[in-house]
Amino acid sequence: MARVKQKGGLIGCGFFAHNHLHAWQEIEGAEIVALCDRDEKRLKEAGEKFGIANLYTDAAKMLASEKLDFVDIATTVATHRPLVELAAKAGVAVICQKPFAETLSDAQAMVDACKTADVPLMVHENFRWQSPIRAVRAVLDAGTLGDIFWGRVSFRSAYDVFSGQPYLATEERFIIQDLGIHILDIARFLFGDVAQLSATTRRVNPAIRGEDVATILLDHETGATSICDCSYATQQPEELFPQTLVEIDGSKGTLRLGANYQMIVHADGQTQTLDVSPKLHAWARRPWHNIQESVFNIERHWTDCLNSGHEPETSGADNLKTMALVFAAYESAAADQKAIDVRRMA
Ligand code: NAD
Ligand code: 89Y
Repeated sequence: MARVKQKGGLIGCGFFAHNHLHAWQEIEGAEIVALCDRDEKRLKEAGEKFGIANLYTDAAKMLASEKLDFVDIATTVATHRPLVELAAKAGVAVICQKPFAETLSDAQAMVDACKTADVPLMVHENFRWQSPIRAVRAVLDAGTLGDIFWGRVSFRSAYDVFSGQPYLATEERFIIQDLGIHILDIARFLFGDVAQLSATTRRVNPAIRGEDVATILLDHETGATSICDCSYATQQPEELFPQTLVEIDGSKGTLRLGANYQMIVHADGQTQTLDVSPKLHAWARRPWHNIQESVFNIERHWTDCLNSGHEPETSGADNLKTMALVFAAYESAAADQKAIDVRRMA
């Protein structure tokens, strides 16, 4: 017997939501049956492009009119809390885009609302779902590198993200909240939870409001030290957007995830070079295909979790720990790199 599809409604049909919608079309166990955007033009365009007829400019009306199993919130951060709480009140499971919230208390309130309503909540924290990052994690899980004592997760680019996402140029906080959040989440995914951190930030591009360079030093609970560095002011001979590079040193060997998805693992005197390039989905466009593939991967994970009743890897509760790193990094940078005890925040 064919399995029943989970029915979803997507809220926010802007720049990034088109990736969500393309990916949903490839997910066997789910179907987006309704769309919502308060901008009628964007709503209509998305409806026509993806063949979805049930269109709403008001999320409350969509929730009242449709029989949904979940909503996929792809709006920008300011509307996340009211929309998550609205869905929870309607008893509908929720996916919410990153950054989950503007404050830790908003994030906690959303987690609490979904817990009270007994509905699953996943934050669309997709970078850890990129296949090159999963390949790195598989090497760690195999124990090839021994005890990990040092790591670096790095994202350095000069790609113009502002043309597609103009709000990134006008927000008071930019790179840690928008991009560093993924890099910090990858550090947690690879090296475990964080005890304390310190950070520096600066703005190089005079045309934007927030910081575009950040360097964060993390002490992990395992005893490992890592560095998360990100920049949108780094002009290199080869533009690597949106690749995340990883370096790991362990007691038995080292791993380097270098440019263009080449992973080098050196252990026990042997060196292996592996191509861990992401899949290029038919609808994907370089250089975004790495991120686009991870959207598919996280949506498939969500669908599997809804069917099995398992908690998603990047549940709301899990994401509180990544959010705590974001806020701790801003606090440290504002206090002259003061070390911040993260455990008191999360
Ligand atoms: P956008 O501004 O292009 O689109 C947001 C859309 O939401 C707009 O069309 C707006 O009209 C609509 N909207 C806002 N509030 C609404 C409401 N209450 N009800 C209905 N519609 C509403 O933004 P974007 O660039 O698509 O970014 C959306 C989110 O995706 C952001 O949080 C951003 O950080 C995130 N993002 C994630 C990734 C990733 O890899 N995970 C990449 C890019 C963007
Ligand atoms: O918004 C950001 C994200 O989540 O991934 C890359 C991005 O689109 C620009 O920094």
